[in-house]
Amino acid sequence: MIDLSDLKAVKEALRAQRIETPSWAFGNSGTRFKVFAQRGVPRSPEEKIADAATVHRFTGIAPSVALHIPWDRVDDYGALTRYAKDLGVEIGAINTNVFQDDDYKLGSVTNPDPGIRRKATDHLLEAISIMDATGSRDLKLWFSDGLNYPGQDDLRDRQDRLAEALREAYDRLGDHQRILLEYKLFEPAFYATDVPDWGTSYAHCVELGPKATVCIDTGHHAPGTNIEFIVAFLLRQGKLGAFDFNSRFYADDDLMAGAADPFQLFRIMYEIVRADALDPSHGINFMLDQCHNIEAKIPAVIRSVLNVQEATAKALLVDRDALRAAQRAGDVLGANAVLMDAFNTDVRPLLAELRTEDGLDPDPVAAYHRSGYQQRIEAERADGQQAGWGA
Ligand code: LRH
Ligand code: MN
Ligand code: MN
Repeated sequence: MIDLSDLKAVKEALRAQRIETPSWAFGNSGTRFKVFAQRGVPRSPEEKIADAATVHRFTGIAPSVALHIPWDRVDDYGALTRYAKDLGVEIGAINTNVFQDDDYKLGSVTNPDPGIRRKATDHLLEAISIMDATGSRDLKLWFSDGLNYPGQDDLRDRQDRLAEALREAYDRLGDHQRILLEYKLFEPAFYATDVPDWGTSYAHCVELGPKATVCIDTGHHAPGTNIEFIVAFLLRQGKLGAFDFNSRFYADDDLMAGAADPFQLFRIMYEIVRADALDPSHGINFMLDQCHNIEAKIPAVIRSVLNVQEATAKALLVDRDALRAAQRAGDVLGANAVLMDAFNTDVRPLLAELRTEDGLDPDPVAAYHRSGYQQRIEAERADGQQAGWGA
């Protein structure tokens, strides 16, 4: 059993933790079968930011919100940034969207048509201009580009076109800005995806230079993939830039982080702790990438933040000296027991204590329900259902 009495260092590490929420988690979303509209959802980017600020108010560790362009397009990004700041949050990663336009049927930056490639690359450049206005560091790129049939296009030419567009975006980055290149095994393309895995993303990032790093979306792998190995490998190479946390029951479901496999989340966070990469100064952006189709959105985002926090607390509890000693001694079962001991520790009392010490409610979900915020937005946003993902 782990002694939970003197945990100053663990608490300090947890206090420094930052989790970024996605603006699109607050809007209506669904599957390709049905979008179930909810009452009180945001009608504008401002209202999404207000909801993100509410998540931060109750959790204390979610002080930034990622935007998705064009879903969050506004005329004045400086004003939007000030609006966010007044509510106590910052604008985080800018996500590009080169997948929702008829022109992109055969791809965006890898499209065989140079005119469409130009349009897609211009969107990436526009996103960097938005980052200039918001002060964002991260440009998150995900390409839906791919093929449905063998022979549909030339696999290798598409890599060349991708590299060309990435280079143009990379060269436009300011000193403090960087690219996060996300990968995804399949969907919407089913035969081949142009950035299907971490290896492809990593290779392009290496080619680009130090301001390009990999984004791991936990939902974007084949069943059974050992994601913590990818985390460990990329950390060792200095090429892990960010996470898109969500669950993955059968494929990319975008449901709450830690819902499908809390043990996997713990194993991932252990590799982060093992590399001393939890602190924001290390530069990893721990984002959620989620949609809440049937459940209430704000409590679902709060729950997700808490799930990541719980996994992190357990990872911080791993007795690393004992683990290393067991590993060096070749004690297979002993080493495994050290890890499992931490995972099996109930950290909820510890986290409740931490929140109370920091002036937060020990139970953020309950506090949200008591706060009246949900009733207020349902009354104020009676006509609203700003579209987000899948809407
Ligand atoms: C693609 C993805 C990517 C998008 C987001 C809405 O599946 O993970 O990050 O930008 O979903
Ligand atoms: Mn993602
Ligand atoms: Mn996804």
